[in-house]
Amino acid sequence: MTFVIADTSVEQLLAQRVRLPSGFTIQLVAKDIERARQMALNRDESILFVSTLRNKIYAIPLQKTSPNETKSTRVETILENEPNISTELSGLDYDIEEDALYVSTFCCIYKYTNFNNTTLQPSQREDVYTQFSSEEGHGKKYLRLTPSINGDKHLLVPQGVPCNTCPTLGTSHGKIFLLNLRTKQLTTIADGVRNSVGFAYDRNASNPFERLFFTDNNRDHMGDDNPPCELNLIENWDRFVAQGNNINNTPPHYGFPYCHGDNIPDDGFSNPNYQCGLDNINYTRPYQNLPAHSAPLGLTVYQHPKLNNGSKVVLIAEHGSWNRPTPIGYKISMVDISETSSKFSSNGKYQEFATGFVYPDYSTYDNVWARPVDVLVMQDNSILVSDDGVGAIYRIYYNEKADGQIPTPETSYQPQNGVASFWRTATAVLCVVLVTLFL
Ligand SMILES: [Ca+2]
Repeated sequence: MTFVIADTSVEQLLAQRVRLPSGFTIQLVAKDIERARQMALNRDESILFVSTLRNKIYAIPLQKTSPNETKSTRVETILENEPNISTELSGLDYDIEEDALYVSTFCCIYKYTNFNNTTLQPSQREDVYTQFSSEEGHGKKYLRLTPSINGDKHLLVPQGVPCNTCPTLGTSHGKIFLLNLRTKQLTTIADGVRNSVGFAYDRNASNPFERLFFTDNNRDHMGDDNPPCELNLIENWDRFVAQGNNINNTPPHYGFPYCHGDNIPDDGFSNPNYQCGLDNINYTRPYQNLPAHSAPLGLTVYQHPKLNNGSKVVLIAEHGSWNRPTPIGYKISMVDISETSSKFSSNGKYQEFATGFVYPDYSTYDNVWARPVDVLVMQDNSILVSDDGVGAIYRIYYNEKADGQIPTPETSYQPQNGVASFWRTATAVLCVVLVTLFL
């Protein structure tokens, strides 16, 4: 779905629709970024790199325009129709130490360097890894660079399953890998994962390898409310590289395709090694169940003194459902990850952070106007949000002066040019033309 909204209405929609915890405000940073997806910043946060669903990578210069606001004056397409790259550009991350941009396609990962100061385009490309499956189903690869492990840089790379549901044992699918950027060796750190489109570790923790959180989008056609999507946890996630993949550190299995959520058997596949319905289930359950079909994508670890009593949370971009009769998701949710929080799903740990990316009548897809994809924390502790519905980047920040103010009540603002409205109008016009021709 792509939503066509008049430029002037984006800021109006943000102000009228989006609801945030008291004191937090949302602003438009950049627009006209068709199908904006994953984001990464350079060292001084003067350039934001954005991947898309349009086989393009954008570079967006950022500048502070007021004490609180950061905006872009232009959007540069830096990669498009790349020579000798046959599949779509999809994920990215930026190495601030080497000034290098890593970009993924279905099969491959490339490293770009030597950026032109004016056009912002890189002039050098290097093949980093070219051996991933070229399957396009759930084959897009969100990327995240890790801190050094044993002196080597690594990329976190997912390999989703090429199906709604299918067995993956003995295949390279349904996994999350660490790719050693020096040796090009792949290490599996998670198995039984259907389709992860986001990872986050705590960059400010004394040990960033203590906890890695990742989202998983669960299967379709088992009901509107089943199975849940998932926020999952891998603890001490450098241990697989540190010790090698031996019997003592087999990567944890997260259930797919046999068990979903907290103990829900699949309706088509079973395996005695990953049984559901037992008291002692033998796969790794979610850190937190998320609403079925909510499509959790990018996430980030976040901490702010005015949020969740100052305790750490994970913020999750819920892209929103596509085949559920009543839409669900289309928000940024948050999950408490403080030390006292349960390792497994519990009531009260999951809350809303940013809502309103749908119109008040939340019953049809006509009422959706935006779709959050990725979230990224800036050095000033504000949060960037990419949206592939409008094609825009937003920034959420805390404004002490706004704290305690009562939000403006929602008005009866109506969808203007949602894609469904467009097709309804186009169909009506076509009918009139046909009737005119044949009468
Ligand atoms: Ca699972």
